[in-house]
Amino acid sequence: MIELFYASTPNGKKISIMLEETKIKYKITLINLKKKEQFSPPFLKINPYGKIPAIIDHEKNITLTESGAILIYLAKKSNQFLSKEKETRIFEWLMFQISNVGPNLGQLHHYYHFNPGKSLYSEERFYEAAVRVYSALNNQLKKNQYFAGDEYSIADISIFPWVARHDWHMPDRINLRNDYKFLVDWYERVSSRPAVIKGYDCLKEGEKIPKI
Ligand SMILES: N[C@@H](CCC(=O)N[C@@H](CS)C(=O)NCC(=O)O)C(=O)O
Repeated sequence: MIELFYASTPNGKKISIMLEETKIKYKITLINLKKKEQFSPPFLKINPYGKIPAIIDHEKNITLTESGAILIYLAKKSNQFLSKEKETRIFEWLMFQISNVGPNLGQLHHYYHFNPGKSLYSEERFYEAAVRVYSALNNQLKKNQYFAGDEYSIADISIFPWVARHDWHMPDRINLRNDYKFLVDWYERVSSRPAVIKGYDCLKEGEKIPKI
């Protein structure tokens, strides 16, 4: 049994989707970020940096933080979505997600979606960063159905919940359907997977994957 410390954010959803895809048994412990529960002493024992997601594998008595490390751990535990022959490319796109997709789109959420008008410089800076991210993703998908080739992997699982927040990424200036067609095809392909639909709504609140 895996215990997932979760909030309904892109980083949280990466892991709930992975758990549904691998069919590993899990339970969710909610961390309410608005109430600052990530800084509660019991949670800081699990992640001293105070961020979700984190897991405890109760069978092995292992606590793990950082979504990339958790995805690799669950892929190895289940022997799925991290094929040996594609491993190098999967790691490349997983690292790209962790270092570029998440941090840049996450900043755009803060400046454009949650605090518009407070820093036009930052809105512009992260708009440009988002365009760069979307262009790189779209270009990679010109060659392949999935980020690391013709097989769905943890690279796709890590990127998907960020693209799912596309309506927070200046939709008046970033038109995915017109300008990022390969990414849209990939998004629709991944959106239709039953485990992705289930993992996206892991709290069973009827949360639907946003359509482009
Ligand atoms: N590098 C971390 C980032 C995790 C992260 O940024 N989590 C956010 C939610 S998406 C969080 O816990 N935010 C609360 C805070 O920063 O206090 C990972 O990939 O797991």
